[in-house]
Amino acid sequence: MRDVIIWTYDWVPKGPRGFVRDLRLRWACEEAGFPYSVRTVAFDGRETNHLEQQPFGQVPFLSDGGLQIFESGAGLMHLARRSEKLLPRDAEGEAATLQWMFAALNSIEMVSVPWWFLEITGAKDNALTGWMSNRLDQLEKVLGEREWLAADRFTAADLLMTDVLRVGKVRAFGDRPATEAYVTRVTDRPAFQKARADQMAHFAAADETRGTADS
Ligand SMILES: N[C@@H](CCC(=O)N[C@@H](CS)C(=O)NCC(=O)O)C(=O)O
Repeated sequence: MRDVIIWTYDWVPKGPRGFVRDLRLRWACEEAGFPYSVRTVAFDGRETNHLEQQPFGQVPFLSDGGLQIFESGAGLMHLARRSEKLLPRDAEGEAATLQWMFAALNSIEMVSVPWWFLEITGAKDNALTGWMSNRLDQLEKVLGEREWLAADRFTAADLLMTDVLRVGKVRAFGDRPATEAYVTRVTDRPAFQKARADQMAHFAAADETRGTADS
């Protein structure tokens, strides 16, 4: 099988390391046992330097043979469709997995990212707190009743949901034991640990060539 190529930045400041969304694709490849390599676009000038590959100047994007795909969710779905480990083959399991992948992005991350942004920029009253709290409480109820989101086993839905939930401020917001146990369980997976360590090493190595270990 040909190598998938995961594209990320050549360097990022320390803050986002371990959370840059190329990790979703690295993690999926690790879970599926797909060979992959990582290539980079420059962080400096990102607003304009790779718009043909990612129209918003962001990462990640994925190359697979002649295909090029941006949006981490689309890249993950592409990989998941090639691995039964990530996406069950039976219609029910597949539908449940896709449904929860979209829920991770469009019902949880859709709230959590703007909420997080208001938190880190020091908004006095974060107007999204009620909405955020409600969504996480609803998810807590679901996770209190089952170990995995779909198909009674780990799928790409758990990968994506966990990646959304593991963000420090999101994880520390409120007391939701089932969600915390879920995030711990899923991030304990060797494939996640390897993907995260590899991303950290990638950006640490870039400090050397960039000649700075700042910010
Ligand atoms: N919806 C996009 C979001 C991508 C995204 O936010 N990427 C971040 C890194 S994790 C980025 O490139 N940030 C730099 C920027 O927006 O300038 C996806 O899931 O791929």
